Amino acid sequence: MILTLIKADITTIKADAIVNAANSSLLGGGGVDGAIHRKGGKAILQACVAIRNKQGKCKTGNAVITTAGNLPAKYVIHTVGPVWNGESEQNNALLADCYRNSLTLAVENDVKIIAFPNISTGIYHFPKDKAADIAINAVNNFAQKEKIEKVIFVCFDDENYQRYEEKLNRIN
Ligand code: AR6
Repeated sequence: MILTLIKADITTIKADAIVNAANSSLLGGGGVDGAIHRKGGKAILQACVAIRNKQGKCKTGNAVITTAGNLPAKYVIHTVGPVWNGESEQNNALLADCYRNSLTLAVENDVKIIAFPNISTGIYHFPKDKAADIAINAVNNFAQKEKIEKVIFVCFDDENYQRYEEKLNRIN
């Protein structure tokens, strides 16, 4: 598994799957979620509604997979990050679950190249430095690592990009 870094809008990435920082309604929102639904078109929302009707809301830390509609990626994996409400082991574990569960769904769907945004570090206010450590560790310790060829960390803001750059340089 190769870990790479890019500063970009995730909706432009041509990976097998891009990950969405969704909310438990799965019905869209702001931030990266808004961009994915806006650019991906109706097919994504329709698929999310079908999942909602079948299994209800998506719990924090869980992930579901849909078409990527009009986006260049093949799939969107929607995961729900924790809302930051102060330091807690539970928040850290839930954020790691987002990465792990997204990767598990990726493997189940034969995804080889997957792009992650910096889940929970926007509207959900998770501290960026801590979130980057959790994200990189969760991906690096993923049990079925050999089944994924490439993980792309897609940063949208300079602060996240710089932190990921430092941290990835240390491990690569
Ligand atoms: N491409 C890549 N990264 C982006 C993009 C983009 N187009 N747009 C924003 N980011 P956020 P959260 C970065 O707020 O904190 C939504 O309303 C952004 O700079 O999108 O998990 C959902 O419906 C930040 O670093 O997600 C939920 O209600 C990161 O993506 C809630 O926000 C995550 O920011 C989820 O909040």
